Amino acid sequence: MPKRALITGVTGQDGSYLAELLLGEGYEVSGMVRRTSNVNYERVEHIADKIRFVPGDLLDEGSIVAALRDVQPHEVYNLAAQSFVTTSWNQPMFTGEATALGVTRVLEAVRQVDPSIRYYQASSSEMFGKVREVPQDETTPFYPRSPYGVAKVYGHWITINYRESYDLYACSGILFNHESPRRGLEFVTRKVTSSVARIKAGLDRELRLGNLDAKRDWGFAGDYVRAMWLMLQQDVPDDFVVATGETHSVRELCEIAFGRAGLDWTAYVVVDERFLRPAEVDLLVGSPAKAAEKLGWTPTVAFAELVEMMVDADIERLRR
Ligand code: NAP
Ligand code: G4F
Repeated sequence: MPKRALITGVTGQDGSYLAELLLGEGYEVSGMVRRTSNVNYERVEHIADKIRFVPGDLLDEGSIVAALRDVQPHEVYNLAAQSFVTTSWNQPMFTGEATALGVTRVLEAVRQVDPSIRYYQASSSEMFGKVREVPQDETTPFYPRSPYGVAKVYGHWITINYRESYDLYACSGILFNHESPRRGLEFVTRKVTSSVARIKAGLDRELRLGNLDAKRDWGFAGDYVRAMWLMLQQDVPDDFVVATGETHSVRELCEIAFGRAGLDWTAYVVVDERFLRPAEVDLLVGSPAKAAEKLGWTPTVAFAELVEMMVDADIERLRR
């Protein structure tokens, strides 16, 4: 009998790659989708006939219980969230409801419907915020710097609490930034690569950005969803950092992205205060040692390769 998985956030970047991976592993894949005024299944369009979509919202406990009763999954991947850090300052309550309390709603539904379900929580390196050590690993203390980061810390600890209180197989993956051609346009990597394509095509003349000095540990989303799946295939549930172990600045990102299109980034990038954050996370770099040792996981796409892949995809998208 094939295993059944339910993915919340299936319409997002990670949801689409995870759905592909699980289908390839022979799973029956269901995706929880919320009601929106426009259908936005673009990232899963190519596999939509293989996914069962079930209605549900992180803000509505009853809908999550109904989705679990309907699908009867062996594994739940909770990827849904208000995931954009900047928005979390504009909508802190909503971010708390979805990104923090939403986790408890899913865990509570798992506990009530079938406590044997294996659960994955999408935790974040944003929890490290003003970092206490370099590199960050599973034992590094948290110091979140945004309502989003604070909400993720809650989601992380409630996952551990449900594991320890109710003996659930619940894992928290502390994932560092991961990107792809399917990344949302508001995140800095995709903002840069889509802008490079537009400038190259003569549609734009400049790119306005915030803090060019911020450093991130950027990997490829396709690699990172494999780590999520591996976490749920172990004998005992545990928490893992997933990262490349390398860090790069937004400035380096610009240099590689514009360079790929034969452009000099300094001629186009303008620093605009509107994109600075009330509190910044200056530097993230993770240690993937535990994931390598216990999951056998290693990243396959290097930073420059990732940026070039995204630029090429955006140029091709515009051409089409
Ligand atoms: P994303 O592209 O922004 O996708 C977020 C998903 O959550 C979308 O499918 C969205 O649905 C859904 N969603 C939002 N609010 C919801 C609600 N109230 N009820 C049900 N669904 C809701 O995010 P991502 O990059 O794939 O990230 C996946 C998860 O990993 C998120 O929890 C994120 O915080 C976390 N994370 C991401 C990274 C990263 O670098 N990508 C790193 C660490 C952790 P709609 O399509 O309807 O908006
Ligand atoms: O691409 P970003 O918006 O990603 P951020 O804030 O690191 O969050 C992402 O990664 C987290 C994992 O660490 C996830 F949990 C979260 O859901 C999300 O996927 O910004 C990256 C850096 C920041 O330091 C920001 O200040 O880029 C800097 N930046 C500079 N100019 C900009 C811009 N970011 C954005 N979005 N837009 C700019 O114009």
